[in-house]
Amino acid sequence: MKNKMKLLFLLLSGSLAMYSCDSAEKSAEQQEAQVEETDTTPAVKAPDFNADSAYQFVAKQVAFGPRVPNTPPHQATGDWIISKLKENGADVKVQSFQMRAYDGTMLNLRNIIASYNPDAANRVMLAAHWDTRPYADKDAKDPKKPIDGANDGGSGVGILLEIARTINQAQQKPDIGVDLIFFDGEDYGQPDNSGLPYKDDTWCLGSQYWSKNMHTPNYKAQFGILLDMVGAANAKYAREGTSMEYAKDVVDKVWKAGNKLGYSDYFKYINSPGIIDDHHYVNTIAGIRMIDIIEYNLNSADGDYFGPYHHRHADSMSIISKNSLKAVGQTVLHVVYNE
Ligand code: AHN
Ligand code: ZN
Repeated sequence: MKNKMKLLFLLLSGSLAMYSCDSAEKSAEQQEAQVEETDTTPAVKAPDFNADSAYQFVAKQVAFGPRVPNTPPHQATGDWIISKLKENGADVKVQSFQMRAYDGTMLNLRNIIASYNPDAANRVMLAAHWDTRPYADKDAKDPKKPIDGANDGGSGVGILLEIARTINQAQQKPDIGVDLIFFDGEDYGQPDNSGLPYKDDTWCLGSQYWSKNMHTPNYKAQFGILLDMVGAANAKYAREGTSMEYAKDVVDKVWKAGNKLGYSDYFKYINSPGIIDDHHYVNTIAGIRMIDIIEYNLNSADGDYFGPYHHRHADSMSIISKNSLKAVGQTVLHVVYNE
């Protein structure tokens, strides 16, 4: 899989470089056309997404400590997420399971599923991972210590919890059913320098488990949106390759909403190579079409796909921006309320 990713990078980076000027021009036109098109049909107004509250939810997770499986902060954070969701009127299901990590460690994991309007046939699934990486393996300093994961893990969960609070408080509820899925064990994947032979499928353990054991038999959703690293200041979201391959229409819908709402600095009409994240397993195993909103590093000097904080100690509250949380949270709420 890693080789596949590298190959994709090579193939796509060449072609991207070649038509980047052209595509930048086109994207502006494209954006305008799409905004006009949407404006002819009045959108259902979604409630306001409160970024201050979402920020507090991120800070709270970080305050528990790194959410590394088999540790007390991980247990406590999972319990807290469950209680918040119940407090906000969701129908909550918890999947507890064990899975072996790449290094042989048996991990005690929990996927948490919170449903609104559980009987509706028409559903949208929103997801994020709530565990954090056990090490800062890309950091020169203290690479063996766990990271705060304010953005990598914390931001997506913060937005989902705020969406739960918003739906619960709102007079007007979405017409559709909404499932918020908090995947565990996403970030325990094999490090590049582990010294062990490369193994496939060591990341995204919770979504792999869920995709093979869905929380309700024959679960179906119209589509899904995964939030991963959605809180860093000045984040850019590109149209990620796996999302485009399986659910281009959903990417179009979400990007159109983001641009219409004024978040064109975030939702860029740029393509980025496909990656393996939780949505990969949801698409390929569960057969539910899911996109990933994930920060893409447009200015990467070393060719790293992700931001400079990724799997480093810099992934702390100091990089989290309320504006970024707002851009994604409001956009996703808008999509949910217009289904
Ligand atoms: C890979 O690096 C193969 N996928 C990225 C998944 C990830 C890690 N998201 C956050 N941390
Ligand atoms: Zn990570």
